[in-house]
Amino acid sequence: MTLPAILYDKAECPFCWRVRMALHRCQVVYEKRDFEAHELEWTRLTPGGTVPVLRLHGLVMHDSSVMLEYLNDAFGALWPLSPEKRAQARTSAIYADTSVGRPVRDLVFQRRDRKPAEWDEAVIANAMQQWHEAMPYLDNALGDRDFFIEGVGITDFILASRFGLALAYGMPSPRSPRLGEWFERMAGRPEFTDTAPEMVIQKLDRGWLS
Ligand SMILES: N[C@@H](CCC(=O)N[C@@H](CS)C(=O)NCC(=O)O)C(=O)O
Repeated sequence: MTLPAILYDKAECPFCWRVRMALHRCQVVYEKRDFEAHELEWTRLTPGGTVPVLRLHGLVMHDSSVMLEYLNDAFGALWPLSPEKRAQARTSAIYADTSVGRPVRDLVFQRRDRKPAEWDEAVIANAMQQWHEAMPYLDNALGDRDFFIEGVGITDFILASRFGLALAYGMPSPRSPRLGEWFERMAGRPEFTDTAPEMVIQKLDRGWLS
């Protein structure tokens, strides 16, 4: 008997969120378990003590990139088929995760669960500058396409999780109309809206999109 699929999850973790988007897209039925509420079983499954952890098809995976690769291998269509396009999509995904991920993480760590008086404004200003500096590369990588991967794929999920948290924590709008429109398209998709953390959903109505 196959065990039910379980995702040990933290709502605002960008690594968890991209996996939730991919599971949604692959129409995998799974149970989402908050990692803190299931700490004992979660701890047993993750040597590094991180989320997400995914139990699926008799496997236990504890790194989001392995999960995304597996979902692509098992269900297809999350990466482009052509080796050249796949290499480009992977390059953009790594860039998005580092060059956008770092400043967004710095901003979130300053503002989450802290009063404004406790924020280090120099760290925030630096994060905002790095955020703006990351955009031209991604704007160019997207070009005139609707999504980074035709039909939406892993690069889109990775960047959308970073953009969603950026919006929720007050990062300025990206100075790239094409990336702004890309995010608007992503934020209209069920993979995004059905899996987004509550805080992101609240900001969608009055964020960069309005
Ligand atoms: N390489 C891991 C990184 C996951 C990760 O860093 N998750 C964070 C939450 S966003 C975490 O669990 N950090 C440990 C902690 O919060 O104690 C992956 O892609 O799954």
